Amino acid sequence: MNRAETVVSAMLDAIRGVIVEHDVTYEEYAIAKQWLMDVGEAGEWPLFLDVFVETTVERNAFRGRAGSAGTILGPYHLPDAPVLDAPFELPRRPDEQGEPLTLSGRVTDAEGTPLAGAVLDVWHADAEGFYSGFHPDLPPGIFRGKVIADAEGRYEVNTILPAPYTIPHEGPTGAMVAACEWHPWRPAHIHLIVDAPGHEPLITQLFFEGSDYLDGDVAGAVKEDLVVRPVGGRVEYDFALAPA
Ligand code: MBD
Ligand code: FE
Repeated sequence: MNRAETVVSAMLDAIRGVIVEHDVTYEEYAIAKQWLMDVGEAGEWPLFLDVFVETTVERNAFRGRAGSAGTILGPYHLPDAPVLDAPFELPRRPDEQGEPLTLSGRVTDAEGTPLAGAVLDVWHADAEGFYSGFHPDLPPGIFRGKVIADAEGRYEVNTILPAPYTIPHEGPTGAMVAACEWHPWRPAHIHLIVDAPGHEPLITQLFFEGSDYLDGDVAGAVKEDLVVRPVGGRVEYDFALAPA
């Protein structure tokens, strides 16, 4: 069996097994078929997969990797965010709401040697939980940008505390969550991709102690090492990158 056949037949067997075990009816099959088409039509496959599947791929792929903990990329990364100038501040609107937050620390290799000039691609939701580039109310580019570490690997970026994020409830993904009587929330988080030449890019997120939904992230992406505690609007966090 080639790789495609191995994985595809295992997935189909799993689906067929559920149908038999739970006596799935023709009516339920029709509902599921329509729902799958609706997810595609609504453009929600990236959302659905990153919320319900990516964490398993991530934990499996990076088990035992050296350096800081990573977590899922999610559906809202835009690769072309600009490189910002020091002093680093993520783009915001003049009247931006939200508590100020300064994130700083060091980027090193897995042995603690500083990585001068490391790049931190940072993105997060606004104080209402919306992402620029995906929500019509936000101008493009808000709360997205690349920050450069200095000669000692130190970085610092000013932004605001994002709000928890809820999956859109009007769409088929939200309908599935409601049908299952789950909640649709992710705790407040800041996404980062930290990278330096000769190292594996670290895709990660930082979460905030005491914030809602930390224990019930719908995407299951929270790791203990990634929960930080802001003190006086400041958070220190060091990133260690695995060798490439
Ligand atoms: C998000 O903000 C997110 O990070 C993920 C993984 C899924 C949905 C929304
Ligand atoms: Fe997110």
